[in-house]
Formats: sequence, structure tokens, C-alpha cells
Amino acid sequence: MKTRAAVAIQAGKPLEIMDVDLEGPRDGEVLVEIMATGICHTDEFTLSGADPEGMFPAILGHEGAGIVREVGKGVTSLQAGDHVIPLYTPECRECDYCLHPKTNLCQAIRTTQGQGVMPDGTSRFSIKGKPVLHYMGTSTFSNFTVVPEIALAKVNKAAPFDKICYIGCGVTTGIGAVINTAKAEPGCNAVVFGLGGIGLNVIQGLRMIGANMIVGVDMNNSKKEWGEKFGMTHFVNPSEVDGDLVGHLVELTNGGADYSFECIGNTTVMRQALECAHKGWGESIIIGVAGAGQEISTRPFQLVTGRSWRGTAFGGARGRTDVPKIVDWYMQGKIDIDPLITHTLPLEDINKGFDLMHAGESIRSVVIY
Ligand code: NAD
Ligand code: AHE
Ligand code: ZN
Repeated sequence: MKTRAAVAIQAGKPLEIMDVDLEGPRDGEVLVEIMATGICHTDEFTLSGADPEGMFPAILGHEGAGIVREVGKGVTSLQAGDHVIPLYTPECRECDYCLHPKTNLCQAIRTTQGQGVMPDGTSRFSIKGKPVLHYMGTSTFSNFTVVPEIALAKVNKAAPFDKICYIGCGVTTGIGAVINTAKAEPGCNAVVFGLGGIGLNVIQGLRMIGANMIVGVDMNNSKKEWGEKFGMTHFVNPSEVDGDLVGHLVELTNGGADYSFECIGNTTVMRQALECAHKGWGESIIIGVAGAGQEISTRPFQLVTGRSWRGTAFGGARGRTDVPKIVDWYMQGKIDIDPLITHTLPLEDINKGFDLMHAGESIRSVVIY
């Protein structure tokens, strides 16, 4: 079949909207009609060429929601008509990682997913007979996509696609980092660096668990109002702090943060986030994705004296189990998504979504097919 898609032909160039050939689902695979997709900073990271795993030509996009249209042989957990969210972190429920209680990083298809192909080593997308690569196992910048069964969460059919697509990455990553990774306790003091599509969800996760102090740090003063809407109690613009930012945050939090979260992808900020964590017990969680070849550093004494440095992918969520629950939280009004979707666009205008992100004007742009 043909599908309309935004194709990343090469790094650093705008996406090109065109018709692409799509082969049907093979064994264990599912054809999904994507109804809506968010644009995450990680798509921009890959398109920019800074992602070591980035390969071209490819169909990016990993924050989608849609409807199952056809299932391949051997698929038992899904049928045509089911509403689904594709998962860039699958959940096979069988590998050593799925069976380990401390991780969500299912490795069942990680190698082929990183190579931009389906588990059998081939791509379902092509243009004039030449393969086009998948991305993060999801490729939601295509109206139709093929995804392995283990990488699809079946969700409530009443939920609106143009909102729940964001649960495919940003919402789950931010809230999950608080609940699953930090396991933050009520009454804790937290510092969140970067109040974008991820950081604001970290803030709403902290509000949900009953944090005491929620300090937001961003260079853009317009983020103060955004943070406050989601439960932030204090705002700090680093460029307006006299002297040392870390010292300022430690003083503000009465000795340091119980939990800090880096939601930018900046290695200098990652160090600040670690060092503003409380001596003896503070934990700093890296969410931001840094560019190829970058490294983090600190004095080992920071760790010797009880701070820990951690990281999280997809908020530690096990997608097939946790994503349907997060969709239900949204439907029950327990979490807020609507205000964060600041822009909606047709696929033909997807590059405008990247422009809005670069200009710091959007929180999330969503493409509606
Ligand atoms: P975004 O562009 O929406 O937000 C980034 C925010 O950081 C903006 O508000 C910006 O003003 C602020 N900022 C930039 N530089 C700053 C600095 N030096 N100090 C303070 N604030 C600064 O991005 P996003 O979609 O929220 O994504 C954030 C990061 O999280 C990206 O690196 C993305 O790739 C990553 N990410 C990781 C995961 C994961 O599973 N680990 C999932 C999704 C996104
Ligand atoms: N490909 C990059 C790594 C990018 C990365 O860390 N991706 C996160 C999800 S970001 C979603 O917006 C992730 O899930 N990582 C775990 C994994 O197995 O990829 C690189 O540096 O090579
Ligand atoms: Zn993402």
C-alpha cells in the first residue's frame, strides 16, 4: 500500500512529505493507522545529526496513537479496530530485562530497532524499491506504520488520539521519572531543570505524589507561568542568579534537593543538577539526551558524600502494562495533557512544528492525520 509520510532524507534538512510504499505486517507484526503524533525533542535531536544511532533516509516520530488495521500471523493480543500507542520501549514480558524488577529496558528487539529495521532485519517502508528506515521501532511520522506486537499498548477506545499520543513519550517519561525511577516520596523537595514538554510533566508528577518544594529552572522566563500551572512552587532563571547557581539552589532547598531532574540534554546542567542534590541522600535523574560524544563529569567526592546519579528512559515505564493506566488517569482527570498541546498541524506542515520548538514557542506540537 501507499502511505503519506514525512521522510528524513538527510540530517539537518527539513522533512519531505511524500507517498511511500508500505509492505503489510509479517509474523508478529501489526499495521497501525496513526491518527496523531507529537513532535518530541528527540526527533529533532536525530534529525539534527547529533544522534549516534541516527540513520537516513528514515521515517522519524515516536509519540503516536492510532488504530490497528491488520495483524500479521501469530499476533494474539491485538485485533483490527483496537486503539493503540506504539512503544519505543517494548515489553515482551519474556527477556531477562522484562523479568528483572529493576528495569523497563526490554531488549527483545533492541538491536534491530537501533538499526532502523524490523526484527527480521528488513524495512517495511520503501521509495521506488529502495528501503527507507524505521525509527525507534515506531515511525509515527507516517499515516500508516508497521510495529511489532510487543511494541503496542492497547488503550481505552474513548480516549482522544490527539491528546493521548503525548503519552507515547513526554507524559510517561516525565511522570514516570518521578514515580518509577525516583520513587519520590510525599513531602520531598525537588529541582527540575528545563521546563519543556518533559520537565512540565516531571512537575505534574511531583505534584501528584505530594512534593513539598518544586523548584523549576529555565532560561526562558515565559516558563514560569507554565511551571506554576502544573504545581511548581519556585522559579529560577539561571541568568538572573547572582553568583553560583548550585549554591543558590542548595540554599533555596535548605541543604539541597531530595531529587533533581535534568530535562534538557545539556551536560553542564547535568553536573549542576547532581551537585544541587542533598548531601547524604540526594538523587539526580538524567532524562535529557546529550549529543553524540558528549560526556558528564563531577568530582567523585560528590558521590562519595552520598549523592547518586541516575538516568531514565521512557520514565521507567513498562509500556504495555503502564501506558493503558496512564491513558485511564487522563480520562479520569488525574493528569492534565490538553494545555500542554500548544499547537496542532496537518502532516504537510510538520516542519513548522520543528520551527516552533527551535523558537521556544511550543510545549508540544501535535500532527493530526
Ligand atoms: P524542550 O525543548 O521542550 O524543553 C527544553 C527546555 O529546556 C526549554 O524550556 C528550554 O528553555 C530549557 N533550557 C534549555 N537550555 C537551558 C539551560 N541551559 N538552562 C535551563 N533551561 C534550559 O524539550 P523536551 O521535549 O522537553 O525534551 C527535553 C530533553 O529530554 C531532550 O533532550 C529530549 O531528547 C529528552 N527526552 C528524553 C527521554 C527519555 O526517555 N530519557 C524522553 C523524551 C525526551
Ligand atoms: N539513540 C541515542 C539515545 C537516545 C535515547 O537515549 N533515547 C531514549 C528515549 S528518548 C525519547 O524521546 C531511550 O529510550 N533510550 C534507551 C534506548 O535503549 O535507546 C544514542 O545516544 O545513541
Ligand atoms: Zn520522545
